[in-house]
Amino acid sequence: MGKSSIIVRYIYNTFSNEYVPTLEDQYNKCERVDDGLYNLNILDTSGTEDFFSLMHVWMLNKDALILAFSVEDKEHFKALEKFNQNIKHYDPNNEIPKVIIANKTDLKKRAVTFEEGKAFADSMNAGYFEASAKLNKNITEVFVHLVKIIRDKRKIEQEKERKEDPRNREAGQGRKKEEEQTQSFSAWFFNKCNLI
Ligand SMILES: Nc1nc2c(ncn2[C@@H]2O[C@H](COP(=O)(O)OP(=O)(O)OP(=O)(O)O)[C@@H](O)[C@H]2O)c(=O)[nH]1
Ligand SMILES: [Mg+2]
Repeated sequence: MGKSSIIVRYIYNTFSNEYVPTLEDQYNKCERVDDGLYNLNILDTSGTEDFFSLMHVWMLNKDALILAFSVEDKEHFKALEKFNQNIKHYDPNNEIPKVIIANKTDLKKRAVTFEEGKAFADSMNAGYFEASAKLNKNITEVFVHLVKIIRDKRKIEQEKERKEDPRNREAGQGRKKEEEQTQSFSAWFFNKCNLI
C-alpha cells in the first residue's frame, strides 16, 4: 500500500522500490506550521492481517489516524473499507481526526477512481489526499493538514477549560494575550499520529 514509503518520504525525503514488510516502527519529526513548531510521533504499523490483533494498542492515545491504500489495487481498497469497521469499535463517536491517502497515483493503471476514494473518505468524515510517495506528491500536505486540525481542536478544548475554570475569569484579557504570545514561541507536542 505504501504506508512506510509515505512516512520515509515525509521524514527523510527518499524513496525506494524495494519492499520491506513492517512489523512496527516509530518516527519523529518536528514540523513548522504557521507560527508554531510541532513534534510529531508517527507510528508505522503492519498491513498484514495477522497483526491486526495489535490494533487496540495502535489506537491508544492517538491524536490522528491515517489510512492508506494503493490506487492500483481494488482489493486493498475493499480491505480498507472492512478495516474501517474495526476502527469504529475503538472510535465509536468518530472523534479522532482521520485522513485517507490514495497512494501510487504515479501509476498509469488505476483500479480505484478519485470518486470512489473521496466517497469513502466522506463517509468517514475524513480528509482525502491523492498522493505518490514515489513522486513526493501530497505527502507533507497530509501531515500539515492533520497538525492544523489537531491544533485547532486543542485550542477549542483549552479555551473551553479556561472559561470553565473560575480562577481564570478574574485574570481576563491580559492573561489571554500573554498565553497567545507564549504559544507562538513554544513547541507543541502531539501524541502519536498513527498510519495504518
Ligand atoms: N509506484 C509507486 N510505488 C510505491 C509508492 N509507494 C510505495 N511504493 C512501493 O510499494 C511497495 C510497498 O511499499 P511499502 O511502503 O513497504 O508498503 P507498506 O504499506 O508499508 O507495507 P507493509 O509494511 O507490509 O504493511 C514497495 O515496493 C514500494 O516501493 C508510490 O507512491 N508509487
Ligand atoms: Mg510498511
